[in-house]
Amino acid sequence: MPPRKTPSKPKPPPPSKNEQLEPYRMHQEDTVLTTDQGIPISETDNSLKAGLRGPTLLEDFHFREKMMRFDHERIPERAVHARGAGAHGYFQVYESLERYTQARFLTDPSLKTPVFVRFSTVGGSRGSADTVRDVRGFATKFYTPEGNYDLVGNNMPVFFIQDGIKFPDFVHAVKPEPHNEIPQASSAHDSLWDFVSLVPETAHMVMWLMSDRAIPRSFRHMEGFGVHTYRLVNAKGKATLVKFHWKPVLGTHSLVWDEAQKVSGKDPDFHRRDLWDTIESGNFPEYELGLQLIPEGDELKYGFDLLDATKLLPEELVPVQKVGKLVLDRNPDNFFAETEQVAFCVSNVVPGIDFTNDPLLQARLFSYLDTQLTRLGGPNFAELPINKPVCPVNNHQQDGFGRQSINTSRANYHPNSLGGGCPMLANPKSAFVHRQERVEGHKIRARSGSFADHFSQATLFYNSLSQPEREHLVAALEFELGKVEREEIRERVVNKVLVNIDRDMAVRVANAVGVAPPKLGKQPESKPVSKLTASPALSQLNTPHDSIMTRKVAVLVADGFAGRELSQVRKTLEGLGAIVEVVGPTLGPVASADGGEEKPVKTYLTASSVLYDAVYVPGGERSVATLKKVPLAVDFVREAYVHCKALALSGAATSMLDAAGFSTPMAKGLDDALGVIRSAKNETRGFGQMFAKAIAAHRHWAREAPPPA
Ligand code: HDE
Repeated sequence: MPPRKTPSKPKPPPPSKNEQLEPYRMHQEDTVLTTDQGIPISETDNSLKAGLRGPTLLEDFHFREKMMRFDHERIPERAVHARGAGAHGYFQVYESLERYTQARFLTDPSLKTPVFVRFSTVGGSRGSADTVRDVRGFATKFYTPEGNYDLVGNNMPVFFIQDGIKFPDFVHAVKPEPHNEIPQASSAHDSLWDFVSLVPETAHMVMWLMSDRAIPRSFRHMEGFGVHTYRLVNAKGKATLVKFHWKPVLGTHSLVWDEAQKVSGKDPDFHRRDLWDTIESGNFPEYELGLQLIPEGDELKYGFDLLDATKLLPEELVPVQKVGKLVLDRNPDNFFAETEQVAFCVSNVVPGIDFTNDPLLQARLFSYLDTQLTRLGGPNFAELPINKPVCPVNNHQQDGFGRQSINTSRANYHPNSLGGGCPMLANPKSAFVHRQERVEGHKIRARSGSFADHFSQATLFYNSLSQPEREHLVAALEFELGKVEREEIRERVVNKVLVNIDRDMAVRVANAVGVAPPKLGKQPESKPVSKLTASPALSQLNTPHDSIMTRKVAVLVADGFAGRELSQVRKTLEGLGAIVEVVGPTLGPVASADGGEEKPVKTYLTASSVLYDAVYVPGGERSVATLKKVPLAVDFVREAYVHCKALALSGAATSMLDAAGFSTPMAKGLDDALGVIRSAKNETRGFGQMFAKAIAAHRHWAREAPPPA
């Protein structure tokens, strides 16, 4: 029987993702304990035994069920991106993009599309620290009325390799080494750098990995990139090439390396906690979706191949148009059920978005669906509540481990007459139809010549960084290669990779890691990228630095601190959105010099400068005299200074800098030198405002040692 025509009766709007999840939530208030079969249980602390001191009986079904469930709690962690944190939210497009795409979530400005976002590190296992040097994943599942669309991106716009067939090699090289499973969540080891030294296409991404981008301040302060070139397709079938970007509203900011390493110990959950806390406090993280739109046919116009994922398209050549906003406004209820079980898949696309022939993308189209089978234990993972589309799902897929849906039709095949031909084929106008593309060629296992230049964009990135960012990158190379045991690998990285990017950088690294510097006269292989020698948009210093929203400020106090001053400064900072935490000797009340008191939320022992964006020590002779005697308190100021953070010191507290080992001359009234705001008297007008400005600048790099002449 021929399929019937698609029914035309209007469909009810899909439920919100939150509504859809509700029936699955277990609310356990006012309930009694039961087995999985619902049998009430009145004792769960003693197993059923033959006699008080006798063996446990097989008959104890409650014990066996409880233990069986516990024994099988773990599922395989993700092969990469195992460590992550997720949040719910929504996406809304500013204006219809129907000129470019038919995707509903990009054409209907009234639509708030629910999303679930998972941020991750790549190399570390599930329990590894958040602030390691690594790429960050930025994966977004849009639950659109036309099915799920997953934009599975990273916080860097390029990748290590050009063809997905090399992914297993790369991942083996970067993960802990196979013989001893060391080091955890670190690229500073022989096998990664061996790979880099032998595979020059890694050069550009390695520059990003060595840059400050690899140690973000938080998930809220990093950009996201789709990396590959995709296609948007409008209702008339016209395609436009596109590169996806996420731009964080708070700007792109990083930690410093020494700080990042210390945070790994002080608070391994630093980024996860930050995301959770800011959402709980109502400060919802926001990002704008940006598009670079390129006419089809221009794949090679810019001097490199847009199908090559080791290349970015400089914003100076094609501007990023901001087209919509992503807001993360709800924490998950259960980490495992949502963040762990969410299954992103690059091949989840909706009508209006299509792929290109990027060979890295093509491999990903296979890998994600495939890996979920093992990780989530069978083919029914799309039915897990977090993965379930909000629109209806109808097909003849059936059975398999963990099947939830109960198909009621006798007809489980297509075409059928028993089920009236249902589910019927959708109208091609609203269905996903792969865009027709003429493809012709010989079967060939080779790389296109248009992918051959591995260094020009690595140099472009290096040249685009500000001086302090460049210094950090060189220091990172010195650190990472300094950890490589085999000299020939260090030597190869310098002479086969780095010298082709920047000769002076290669010489500096060579000297630092004890290998022969490149021969005099050896010049980089790079050439300008479409006449550009730098792309200012790539420097984090050129992203917003105008807000102290959610920045964390520690206030160090002891008995006798200047209370009124603290209230005044706190009011200013909190008024601008900062989070102010008082840190004292104990959690008990601390008395101010003017008769008030403060209850610290942390102590010198439980807090640490590295967990804050800025430090403030109010005046008060007695308070400061005590603080100077406590090494942990002095360290607070010392580390904040070394990590280039904003510091505010007033009255007696101005001497804290000397106590920390940094004597700098001070002006009489209000003094702002290198982001250290000092006031000889207790709080003077403008002190709090000046401090806020210094915090908004993020870091004061001029405090760092100048580069060698
Ligand atoms: Fe992935 N990647 N990847 N990747 N990737 C996975 O999928 C893979 C690549 C990215 O929060 C895995 O479900 C191949 C680029 C993110 O759950 C796996 C290749 C980009 C996440 C996989 C790449 C990414 C993954 C592991 C090269 C940025 C975490 C578990 C051809 C555009 C998603 C899983 C989450 C996860 C394969 C390269 C981003 C093994 C084969 C490029 C954000 O399937």
